[in-house]
Amino acid sequence: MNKKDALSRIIVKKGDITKEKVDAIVNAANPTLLGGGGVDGAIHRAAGPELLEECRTLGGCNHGEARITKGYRLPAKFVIHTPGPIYRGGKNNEAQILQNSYKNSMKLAKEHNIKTIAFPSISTGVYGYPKEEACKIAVDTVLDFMESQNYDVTVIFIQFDDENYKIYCDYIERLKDELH
Ligand code: AR6
Repeated sequence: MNKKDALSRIIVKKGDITKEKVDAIVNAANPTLLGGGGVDGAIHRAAGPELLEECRTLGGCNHGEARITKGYRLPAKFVIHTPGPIYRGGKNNEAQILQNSYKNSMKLAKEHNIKTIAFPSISTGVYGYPKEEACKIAVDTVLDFMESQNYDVTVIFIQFDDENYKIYCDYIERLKDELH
């Protein structure tokens, strides 16, 4: 798949990821995988206690890795859990770890034959990653994966806050302009 085709499969949307009727939603988790605040808390509340039960069996997950569970009471069939990096100034491998979170989530999605996936903006809340840089890493990593693996999937970048929504819309527009 070329970049133009990959880009045409990307959607930016405002809203709550727990409401998305997709094959998989991605959770910006922490290494315990036992829930927390932000999008993680919202996903666990909406999925119900069975999600926590399954997460307990996984034995945690390092920053940048990913694990998959069922979606339980969510409209999504699966949840892909990935703890992004905690931002500590940018010189502690944060960019690489964030890239790994997106890449490993896409890898699991492809292995499970997922055709639609929704991502929140990983690490840009409690974990403090600068939003513009995080957006570029998210979009570039997902596009690279679709191209290099020839993976035909619809990717929704779902934004909770106006600031991230604008950043994503502007970046996608810029990429589209560059291809014309
Ligand atoms: N739907 C979509 N996006 C959301 C939602 C939602 N329902 N709720 C929040 N966001 P954060 P992190 C956005 O803090 O920075 C947890 O406690 C939010 O606006 O949820 O990766 C975990 O357990 C922001 O843009 O995740 C970890 O301890 C983005 O989701 C830690 O927070 C990510 O914000 C992970 O921190």
